[in-house]
Amino acid sequence: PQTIYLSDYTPPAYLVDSVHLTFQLAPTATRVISKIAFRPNPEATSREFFLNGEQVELIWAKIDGAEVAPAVSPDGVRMDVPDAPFVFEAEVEISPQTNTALEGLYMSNGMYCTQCEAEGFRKITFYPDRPDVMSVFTVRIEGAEPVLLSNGNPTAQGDGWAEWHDPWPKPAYLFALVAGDLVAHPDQFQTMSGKDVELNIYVRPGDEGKCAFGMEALKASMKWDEDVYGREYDLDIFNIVAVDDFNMGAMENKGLNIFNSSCVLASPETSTDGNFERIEAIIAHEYFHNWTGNRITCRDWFQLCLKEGLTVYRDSQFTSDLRSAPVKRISDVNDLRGRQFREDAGPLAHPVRPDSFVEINNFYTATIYEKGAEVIGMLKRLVGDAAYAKALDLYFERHDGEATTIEAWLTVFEDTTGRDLSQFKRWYEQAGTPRLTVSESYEAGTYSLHFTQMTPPTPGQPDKAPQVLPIAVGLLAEDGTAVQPTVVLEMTKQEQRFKFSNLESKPIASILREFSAPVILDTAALPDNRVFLLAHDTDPFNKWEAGQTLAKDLLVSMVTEGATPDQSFLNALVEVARDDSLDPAFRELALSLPIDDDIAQAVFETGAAPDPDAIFTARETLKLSIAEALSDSLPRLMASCQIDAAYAPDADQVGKRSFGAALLNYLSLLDGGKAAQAQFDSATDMTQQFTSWLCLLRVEKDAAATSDFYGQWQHDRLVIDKWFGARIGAASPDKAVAMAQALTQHPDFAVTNPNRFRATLGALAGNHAGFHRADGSGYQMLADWLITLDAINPQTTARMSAAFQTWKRYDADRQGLIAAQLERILATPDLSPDTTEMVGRILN
Ligand code: BAL
Ligand code: ZN
Repeated sequence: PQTIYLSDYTPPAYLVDSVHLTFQLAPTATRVISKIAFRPNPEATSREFFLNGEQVELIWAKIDGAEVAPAVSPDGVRMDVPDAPFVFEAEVEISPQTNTALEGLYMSNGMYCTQCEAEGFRKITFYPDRPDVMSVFTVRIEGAEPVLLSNGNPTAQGDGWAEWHDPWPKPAYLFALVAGDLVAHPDQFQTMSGKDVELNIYVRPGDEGKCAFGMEALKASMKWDEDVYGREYDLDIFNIVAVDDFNMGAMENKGLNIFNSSCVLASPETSTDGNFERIEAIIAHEYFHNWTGNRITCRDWFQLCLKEGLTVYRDSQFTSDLRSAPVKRISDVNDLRGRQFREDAGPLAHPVRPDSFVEINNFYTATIYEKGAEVIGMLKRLVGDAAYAKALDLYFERHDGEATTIEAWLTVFEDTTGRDLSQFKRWYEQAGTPRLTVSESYEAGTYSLHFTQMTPPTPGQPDKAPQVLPIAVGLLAEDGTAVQPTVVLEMTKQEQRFKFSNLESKPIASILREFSAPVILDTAALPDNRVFLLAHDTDPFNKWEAGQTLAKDLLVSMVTEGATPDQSFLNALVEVARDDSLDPAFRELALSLPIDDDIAQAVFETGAAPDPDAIFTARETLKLSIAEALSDSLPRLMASCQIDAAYAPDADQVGKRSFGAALLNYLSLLDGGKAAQAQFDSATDMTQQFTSWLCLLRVEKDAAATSDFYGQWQHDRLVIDKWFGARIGAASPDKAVAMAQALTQHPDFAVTNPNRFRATLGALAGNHAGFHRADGSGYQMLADWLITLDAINPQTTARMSAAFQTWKRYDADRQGLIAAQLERILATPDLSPDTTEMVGRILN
């Protein structure tokens, strides 16, 4: 496979003024007839005419009406063309039915659908498949399916055909087509300028009852983007389609978003609160792409964070506005640390804007998305809300209709604020999580914080320069009152001191409030004020953080030194749980212990090899101690979580149910699952049913409930995904591999369905002590299935191979076992470039 470099970018040789596509649908022999108006690009440095095309059979091609015979290679066609505008026409044949990679045009449950980002369009027809070639598409679909959809507005339709025209120039990756026996959940939205937009969520017959929530989320997103960013929708119609077989969560195709059905279908009976929240966020994310991604897109795939980081940032703002901002921030940071910090600390580390790749599909990562969003959050914090709003207005005005770059994005901020962002740009260029070390001093009313930053080496980047770090700090007095409200310190040097004067006594610092920069903060040189901060910090993030770092340090010392649970920590935690002035959702987060993988990383950072079984045992021991410490309070607290209203996935109810579930989890350790069984038996919504079933699984009182759950839901593929995932995820370490083995033999297991594959093998990889069994059986099982899946679906295989990325933290025996499996995968004949790149990077 060939490595592509950012530094090699050259403008396209030819631009496209218009594209007409006719699809004659047939499962194994779809014909695609294209008519593309090209013109030479005055900015080009070459006149070579090359059209990408893979797994596409050329039937004929013409230039300006005369038949031509292009040179066909496995990746496309080349030919001589006029040095003036011309029309290229071609007819090709493709086979959607046998396209199991789920890129390009493929079939899912008898329905035709597409996925073209990043480079799927080249599997549909010959085209300059690069994001800086934007054009106006007109599409005719001929097929027997009752619903025939494409981008833009519908222009005409008849029996067995439909035509669509998208007036907004777009790159090919935003093309979409859907054809199937689908039913619409319709609605409408009036935009800020009074234009009526028709909205539809298309689903398989039988799923109509699961669309209402997604539709409300869509309307809320449309309104929010008008209110907060001044962005109005720009077509007469906006369609969403739910598809069962989908590699990603969803795709923002212009006017025709295609969703993994797990990310749009919801009902109280079948979906948990977490599902509802995720669906709301993903609907918003895809809708927000209409401006940040579609109207303004990326010049090349190295700029992926331009649209993804910004759109993730925008969807988290939306969720914070609709729900609880502190709860959203804490869960985003949990996610960032769990996925992105992990990536940044290992062999897959790459900059937010990478400078090379082999397979772009391997760069839809937590670094591009989540760290990309953190970078926007820092920028906003540094320039302030008003300047951010002005800069965004300028960005939309200046770059609408363009395929642009991170440089252009930063220039907008420089022009708005007069700031020099050349140092800030390092956030896009340097991989690795900066470590921020802090010490303090106090003398004669002046308190100083002394910071040092260091970013460790990452693959290809041995040396790092200092980053711009916005460090939000507040100071508290010993009675908990604020001495200094939050200020943002702007650190630009490797070492820097910040002073606070005229203080009456030495304060207690609350540092990195709201997690104002994506760094690892080392406070070892400060007095340990975490119990105080857990009780008194007015910044909810740092209040939570104090409890989490206490728990993590305790768990590490339990694993490495045989320590026992610390009473002052337990008391402080119980105080938080009992504090009715706090949001129940916050209390749930405070009661949640770091996951095993986090503890393993923390143990590794002490210089020891993490022992997965010891980590599992320490966590179970601490959970039992917390349960015992909480036991007197449990009846009152659980009663406070009762809801006397119909189910609604709103922040208030979700908070109570999540806190209730955490309490039930602790109670199960004391009552053997009695209360959980009662809740399971009487549950009327999936959140109550699923959370109580998880409690039963964890205390291994699950046999009857497990079979009841399956019997009740075997007809519902999304609930059965939960059934697969929970049984493996909650299995004890000695049983996880056997459980996963048994479930891959289950008649409902399907290697071709990414959701089911992830629910099964992803759950195995997520069961830390189960996956890392000393005999290597977990590694072997995952490798076996990745090898099988690679021949079917390289993209999902490559992404799931990242489960091995932390291998160098474990002992020599485990490292040997994992390396052997990685080598075995790499030695597989005809391994895809996707998986070859990923496994190769992990091994090196
Ligand atoms: N663009 C791929 C799916 C998403 O990030 O929305
Ligand atoms: Zn996105």
